Amino acid sequence: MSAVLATAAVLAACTAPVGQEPAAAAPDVGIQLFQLPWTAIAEECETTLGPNGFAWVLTSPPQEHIDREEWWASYQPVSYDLESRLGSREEFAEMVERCDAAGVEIIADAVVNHMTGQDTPGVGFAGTPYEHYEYPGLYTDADFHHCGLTSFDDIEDYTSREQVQTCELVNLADLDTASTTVRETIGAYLDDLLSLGVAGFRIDAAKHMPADDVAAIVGALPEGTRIISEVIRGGGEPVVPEEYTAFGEVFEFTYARDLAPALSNGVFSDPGLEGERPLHVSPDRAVVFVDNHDTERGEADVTYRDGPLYVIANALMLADDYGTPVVYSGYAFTDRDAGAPTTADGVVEATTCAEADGPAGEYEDGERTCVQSWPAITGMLEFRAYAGDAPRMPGVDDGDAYGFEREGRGVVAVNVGDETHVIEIPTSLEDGSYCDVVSGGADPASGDRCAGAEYTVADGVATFELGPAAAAAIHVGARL
Ligand code: LM2
Ligand code: CA
Repeated sequence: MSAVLATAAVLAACTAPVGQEPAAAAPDVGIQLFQLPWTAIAEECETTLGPNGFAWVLTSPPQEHIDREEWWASYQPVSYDLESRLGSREEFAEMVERCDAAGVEIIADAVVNHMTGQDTPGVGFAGTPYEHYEYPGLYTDADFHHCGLTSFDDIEDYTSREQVQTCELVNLADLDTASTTVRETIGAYLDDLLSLGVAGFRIDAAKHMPADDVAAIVGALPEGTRIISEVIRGGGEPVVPEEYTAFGEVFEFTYARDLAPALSNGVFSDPGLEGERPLHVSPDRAVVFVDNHDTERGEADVTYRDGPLYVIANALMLADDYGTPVVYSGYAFTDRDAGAPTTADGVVEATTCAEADGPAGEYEDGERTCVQSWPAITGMLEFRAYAGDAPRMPGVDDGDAYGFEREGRGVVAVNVGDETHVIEIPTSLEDGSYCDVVSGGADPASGDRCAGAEYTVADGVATFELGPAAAAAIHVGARL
């Protein structure tokens, strides 16, 4: 049902006058709406995500959390009640329904490796009292690991599988996921979310749980539940993402790590970006991203702060044939701990993204980036729909410019330099004029003109004249 609706939405968004060809099925593209309240996500599904062809939303964790203002309070569960700074159970349920009706599925962030990291007893956001190793009605001390391997039972050595999976991640009380009762308690939480209609889960900190434990927990869920494990690939570490692909997908961190240096030095022909892809899980298991809420506060070299370069990175990811992309949409910050702006009631403000038309030159702290509304992103979703499963042809690496064809379906080109660059890319697209979907696509009013740039294909070559830090993409459905 949702796939059909999304296809219709993508087709409706394509207004190419002549030479129009039906898109393939709507692409499997997600959007992480970091720390956005449920009511706001419901609104986004109806106004933006459904119409723009996003297939799913990754939400922030929905369970009760410690009562602190930092965004990362969400990652310290106090109970599995769906009462958080992002909204109530009723609001969560309504979001799932409204998104579903708009053709958008919900993937919830499941924090199940641990509970809080608080050494002193406290009361959660929804009023539930707790202690570091006591969560009334859920867990008692015996349900937690006390690894005894390090001075404070904290993970110190990531080359030790035992430490990584049985010691504490930054003091967070580590659940004994080998225990049947712990597994059942986690399972009941996930089942509850499924009963409200979620399509699946991001498994937070999956690396810190043995793959067998995660397999047992998710194996008890209904067939078809989507599972995306977060297993941060680390050099020299024994726990690798490949261990988690038997029962679902994984976030492939290598993808962004390979992309960012190419953007800064203009060399795209590395094996990580074309062909071989060492240290990548197989394409059908990979969920890829330019950045996420952790990497934009850490390792990511290209984020919303980089404006046009960020658009280029997303365009390349969305044009690629490797993995399932998830676009990231958060808020501007200077303090890495700063939570999203809240109302006087202490809940996160529900803001709308309807007006956003691209990266801003500057952001105020707390301002939403609204990447899901940028026409360049929407245009690339349209590109991806038309590209379907056409293979990616070898790229053309020409100084600061780079581009490649999705065989017979579309061509993408980028210029990461600060001077205008003309790049020619061999293609089997028919000769003719095409509207660039990054800068606006076809002009719906005129029917035979482009809203943005226009590029030609002649004698099997697509020619792009790209300004500094620019991306362009043409596809079979956008031929004049
Ligand atoms: C994740 N994936 O594996 C999340 O994506 C990541 O955002 C989480 O860290 C982490 N794992 C745990 O779920 C965030 C944040 C940390 C924060 C934790 C827990 O990046 O800074 O740690 O959530 O809220 C904070 C303090 C840390 C303190 C800890 C426990 O920064 O200094 O440790 O709380 O109180 C003593
Ligand atoms: Ca663990």
